[in-house]
Amino acid sequence: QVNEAEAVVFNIPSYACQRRTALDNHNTVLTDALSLLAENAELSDEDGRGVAFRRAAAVLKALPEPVTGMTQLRGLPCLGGHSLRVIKDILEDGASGEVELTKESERFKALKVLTGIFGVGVKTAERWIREQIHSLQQLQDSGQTLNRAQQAGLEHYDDLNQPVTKAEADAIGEIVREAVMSVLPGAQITVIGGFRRGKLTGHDVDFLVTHPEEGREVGLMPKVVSWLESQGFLLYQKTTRNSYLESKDGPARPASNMDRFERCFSIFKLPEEETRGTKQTETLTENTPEDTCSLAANWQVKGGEQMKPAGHKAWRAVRVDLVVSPISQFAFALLGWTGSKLFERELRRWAGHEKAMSLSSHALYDNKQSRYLRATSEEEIFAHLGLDYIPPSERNA
Ligand code: 8DG
Ligand code: MN
Ligand code: MN
Repeated sequence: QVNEAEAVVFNIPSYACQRRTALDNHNTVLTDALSLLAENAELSDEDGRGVAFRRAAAVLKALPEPVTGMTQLRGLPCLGGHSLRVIKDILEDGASGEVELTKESERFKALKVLTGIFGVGVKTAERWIREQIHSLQQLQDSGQTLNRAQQAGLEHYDDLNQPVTKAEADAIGEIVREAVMSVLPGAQITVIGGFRRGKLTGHDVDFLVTHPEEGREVGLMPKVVSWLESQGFLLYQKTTRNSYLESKDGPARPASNMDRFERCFSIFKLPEEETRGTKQTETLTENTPEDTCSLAANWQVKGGEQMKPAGHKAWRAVRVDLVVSPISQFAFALLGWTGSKLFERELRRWAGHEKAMSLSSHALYDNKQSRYLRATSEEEIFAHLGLDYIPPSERNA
């Protein structure tokens, strides 16, 4: 045990947007435990508690080395009594009773499975649980009416719950690029979300599209979606027009009806050949040398060389989010959609509480000066907010 005099004491600022959080987390056991409690709180309509656990986990993610004793936590922000108790249990006993009980609870397990279906939120999952539906099988047998999103979510459940790899994200990026370029040459496509932060896997792939000439992006989303649909790349899509309105005076004044901020939640059908050269495909080839081919009755030869098990689908479903923003709002959209979710929340809290400003994915408003602050880069927005610039790879709070 480290004695008190020797213990390293860390100095960490309290807002996540004031500090750098890289992906190399030295306290995964502790942060996994706190994240699980956060998730359980969020699934139980206790958002306040959820945020408290998320903030506590984020502080531990920012530490330069593993925590070995409670004395090291002295003076750290955002660690409430409840989080400290969980940390203490893990450091002293190797596990937290509360975390283990939560993990094993039927309610938590059912909520995880059901909200794991794309299109199913906490409210729907709770209603189903009240009707004794705890599993996918029970849901299917119940004859519950599912909306289009939920039907697609259930149909592609396994694919959508398997993490998306970087190689798959790159392959999707190529398809999105081809789609956008064929309907609006000159448009710009940027990866946002977790992959922009350097994550190696994600639950989806997120893209932001803009055009250097203001206004040229109007009406882009339906055209991109049509192109993707015509090429057979979409298993599901829902395009929503954002209610955000803009005028010449400032992005929040509804002087014009022009709606310029659109997003599309989709499920892509990614052909396996698009990610060829990845480990997955290599393994498949290695395990099936040509001379064993005829012996395996459930394998078929395709195109003379390539072999696949009969009935093996040659594609996989991947969640993809597309956002279109006018160039005048691009920096705000980029900052707002890069995440992490906690980093975004902390940026808005910092803006409101410390600077009397309102930050959104469209604009930054200064309440004291009663005006919008323009920005063409993320760096400028951090500067307006009086914060040191934090690059995407260090926004993994
Ligand atoms: P993951 O997919 O790898 O699991 O992580 P992620 O990429 O960080 O999460 P995400 O759920 O794909 O969300 C990406 C970012 O987009 C995140 O910062 C939150 C933000 N975001 C939404 N929905 C909305 C929204 O409706 N409006 C705005 N402005 N931002 C949103 O997810
Ligand atoms: Mn994402
Ligand atoms: Mn997303």
